[in-house]
Amino acid sequence: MSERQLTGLAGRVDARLPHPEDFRSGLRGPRTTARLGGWLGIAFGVCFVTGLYSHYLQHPSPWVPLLTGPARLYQVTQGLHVAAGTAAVPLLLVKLWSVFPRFFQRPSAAPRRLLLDLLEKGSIALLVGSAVFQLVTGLANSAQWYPWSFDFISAHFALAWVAVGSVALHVAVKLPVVREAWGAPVETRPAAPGGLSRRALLRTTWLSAAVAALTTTSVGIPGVRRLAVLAVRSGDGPQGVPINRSAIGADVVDLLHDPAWRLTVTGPAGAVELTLDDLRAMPQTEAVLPIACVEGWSAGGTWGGVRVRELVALVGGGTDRDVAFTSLQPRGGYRTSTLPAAWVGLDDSLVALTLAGEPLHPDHGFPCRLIAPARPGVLQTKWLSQVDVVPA
Ligand SMILES: Nc1nc2c(c(=O)[nH]1)N[C@H]1C(S)=C(S)[C@@H](COP(=O)(O)O)O[C@H]1N2
Ligand SMILES: [Mo]
Repeated sequence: MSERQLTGLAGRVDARLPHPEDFRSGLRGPRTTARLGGWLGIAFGVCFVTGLYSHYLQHPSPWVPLLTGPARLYQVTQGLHVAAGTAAVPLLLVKLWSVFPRFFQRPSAAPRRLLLDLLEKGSIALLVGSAVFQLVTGLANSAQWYPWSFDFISAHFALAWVAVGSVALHVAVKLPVVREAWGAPVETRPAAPGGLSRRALLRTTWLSAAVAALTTTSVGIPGVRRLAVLAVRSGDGPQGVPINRSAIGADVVDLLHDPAWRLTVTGPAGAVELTLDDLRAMPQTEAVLPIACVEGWSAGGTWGGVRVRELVALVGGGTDRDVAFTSLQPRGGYRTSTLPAAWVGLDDSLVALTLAGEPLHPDHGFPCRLIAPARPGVLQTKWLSQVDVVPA
């Protein structure tokens, strides 16, 4: 291509792309962007901390201390995770709108400036890319929609570090601008006659963020659960608790009504096989505990059953060993879970036989399921067939 052709091509591309000055809204600018950025930073910070907590409950590490109570702890941390992520959607959209013209800034011709430009653009691409990825996959997950083939958990976990790292870098680079912008007042007068003021724009954005958060996660908050009009789970279900995966969905219907069903318990002193009547004949305990799903919904229930520590005591198990739970479910990632030793001795860690005073509904895990405080729903294994004290 000749030099003339190249110049001509550049000219045509340039003619089609807008310039930053083409965007006229007086509502844009650092005062808007910095304030949105502050709230967005808080939302991402809450998501990161609560997300890590949820991750380490599911993949324990000796470096991360986990709390066995209060019973509703995970309901609160995961509710916050989904609420903050949902609130971040309008915040991010308005923030992107507020800086949109800058995407059309022409790169500088001076090599040194160009390099800095490219570095800044690159870090912003990483920031926007990872933020959008986290919000889109998180939102789809809370809607129980998995339209991708990669592993959600590892991708969402890995990109969380990228997002938090690029937020930190971005804040560090922008600190002088942010300082100055926060120091300046937010105008209450419209930017154009008859238009919106900057304060009105910001207030509308806060309000949409709050409404988005409340209408998706208040299903877990007694008293205001009716506001959860955008929640995926209504909060209703047999025995007052919604169902994630039904007995039909898990392919266990025939197995759980099989008269030959036994709960096999193994430990250092051997193994026992218990019928449902054997379990019912053991001392029964009642506990009020929520099912709190990683997807953001939660519901409380009154569970009755046998304490895990009394069950493992039958086979010589103490409260110093993890206990593994296995479901009748023939396949699927959620058919097993491990209860760490710290939970095994708790009064409220149960192999539950009843919910709301009745035998467990088939969809809630009949004949029996694990239920323990302050743990993600995904670890409350249903339709148990086996309980094993994990050797040291
Ligand atoms: N065997 C088995 N147990 C399971 C699951 C499953 O798919 N299979 N789903 C888990 C998930 S993700 C949640 S949130 C809770 C939901 O319990 P519920 O359906 O009784 O409300 O069960 C957990 N126990
Ligand atoms: Mo779940």
